[in-house]
Amino acid sequence: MLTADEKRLIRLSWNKVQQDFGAEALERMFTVYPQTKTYFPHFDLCPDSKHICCHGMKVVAALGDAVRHIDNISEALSALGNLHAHNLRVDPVNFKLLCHCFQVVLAVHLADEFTPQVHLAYDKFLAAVSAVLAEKYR
Ligand code: HNI
Repeated sequence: MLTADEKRLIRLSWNKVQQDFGAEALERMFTVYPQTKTYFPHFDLCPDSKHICCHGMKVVAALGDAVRHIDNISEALSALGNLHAHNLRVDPVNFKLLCHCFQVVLAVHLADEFTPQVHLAYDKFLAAVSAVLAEKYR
């Protein structure tokens, strides 16, 4: 459960998030946790791949939706939850991996602004997003 202050920190810092943070997070995930590549056999996973770039933008857009509906992430990402559970069947352990990589990207770009408080807020926010993406599995 995010506190009011943590929600405020997420909304404020989200203004600094660029579309290409998504591709950076995906590239990190594919490098650090290569097993995640198995879900993307149809993608070109080379550096600067258009597939990764485009997919990264979709991921950031979905997270942006969740930020805008931070009090009702479950409803905002309901269709995405269905997709990941029923069609893509992504093992939920992988959500933690992408969330971790996204936080590393935030730390790199936000630098001093990625304070321990902002870090905590993102950790909770991304866990909430992951829970929504995993909640349709059964
Ligand atoms: Ni995920 C498609 C968002 C985690 C594998 N994913 C999407 C789309 C969005 C999205 C948005 C595009 C939907 C559409 O086109 O309608 N994914 C998210 C978010 C997270 C996440 C917000 C977690 C924070 N997805 C993951 C993880 C994996 C994953 C951890 C696997 C390791 N996602 C996929 C795959 C697709 C996908 C595979 C389909 C890609 C394609 O275009 O074929």
